[in-house]
Amino acid sequence: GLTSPENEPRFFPEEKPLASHYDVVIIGGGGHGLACAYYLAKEHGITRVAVLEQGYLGGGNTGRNTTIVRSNYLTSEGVKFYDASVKLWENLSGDLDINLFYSTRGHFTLAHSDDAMRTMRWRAEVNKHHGVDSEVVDRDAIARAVPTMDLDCGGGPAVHGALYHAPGSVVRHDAVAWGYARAAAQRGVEIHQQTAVTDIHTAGGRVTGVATSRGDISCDAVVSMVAGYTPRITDMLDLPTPIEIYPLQACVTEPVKPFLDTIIVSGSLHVYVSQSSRGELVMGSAVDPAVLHSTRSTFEFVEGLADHIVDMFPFAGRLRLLRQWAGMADMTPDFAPIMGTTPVDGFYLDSGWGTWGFKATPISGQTMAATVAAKRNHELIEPFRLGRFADFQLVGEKGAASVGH
Ligand code: PYC
Repeated sequence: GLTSPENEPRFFPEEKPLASHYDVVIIGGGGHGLACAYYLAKEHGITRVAVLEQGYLGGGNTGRNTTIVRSNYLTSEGVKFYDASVKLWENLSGDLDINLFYSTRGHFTLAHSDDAMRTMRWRAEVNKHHGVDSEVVDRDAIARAVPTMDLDCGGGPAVHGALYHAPGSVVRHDAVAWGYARAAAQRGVEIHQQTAVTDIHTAGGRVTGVATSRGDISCDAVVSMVAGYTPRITDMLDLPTPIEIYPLQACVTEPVKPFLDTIIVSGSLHVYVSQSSRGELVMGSAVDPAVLHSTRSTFEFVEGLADHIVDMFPFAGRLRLLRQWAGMADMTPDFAPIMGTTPVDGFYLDSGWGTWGFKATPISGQTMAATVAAKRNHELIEPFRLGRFADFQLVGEKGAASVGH
């Protein structure tokens, strides 16, 4: 017979009241925070964990990005880290027992000048050195793969070639948050939505708890895994970081018949585009030009983006936009994340995810969980430590950030 909605199995267990103590409090119920909770429970047996989310699960940058996964970075540190993430992505639907619609499409980063071609060759060589499948391709190869694209860009800067990265993929972003949340909750993790952290308590230089909109909690470790809010959290501890917040906007068109089965990025035209399984064009651009703590979306963004999308796909001028939105990006000076231990004992940072964080969800969760369990940085994230800005060991990823700047 038919079941009523009340009798259907819940996706998550019902939320409990907050406990007075947890071993680990994770601030931020996006993909990174939920993944960290999952790996803490699964790989380290740490289950007295609370994920505190001020809004709803995946409502921050996890649900606002353009869902691209890739590992074609410029530095060895970046390539190794994101390659480990791609390997986790590839088995994640099975691991979490949910269809994430992980779809490997191939990823073209277009080069519109000889200088850009040189950077693509550089990236290809670093990628190959680390066993990552990337190669430089010429115009003919792009024309064969994307016959609908105008490689002369309507008289703008013509495409010379591209970095082609076969593992480039897209994945259903909100399913990623739900999948990690359910799998973490099944292992005993508590997830509390509508619960904002308002302060972090310390004693003798170490973390002792957090104040929340629903009362105080004591804990042994706090992991900040928020996007677009990191300075508000680190200000609670008077911990300076070089992070600045810029809005990053995106949009989708109405659905159309499938015509684009790869991911196209152009740093020169400041756009990236893929076609979703529903037929919508999913598109984004560079970060907004000024620091701003806001998720408002603007006409200027749509106008600039449309101008450049039409250069590449003239017929897209007839498509209507369905939705536009913005997220807040924690930008760092070297375009790499800030992860790991901090000068405050028991306080860990997973931050600085700028415009590049979604694809790192599985590996940041896994390496941050290992870092919290061992109380020292996992080797893959050691290069991304906060202290690199003091000792000038930057990880320059600007040339591979995918977003024009
Ligand atoms: O890093 O691949 C990326 C990306 C795509 C859109 C914004 N960032």
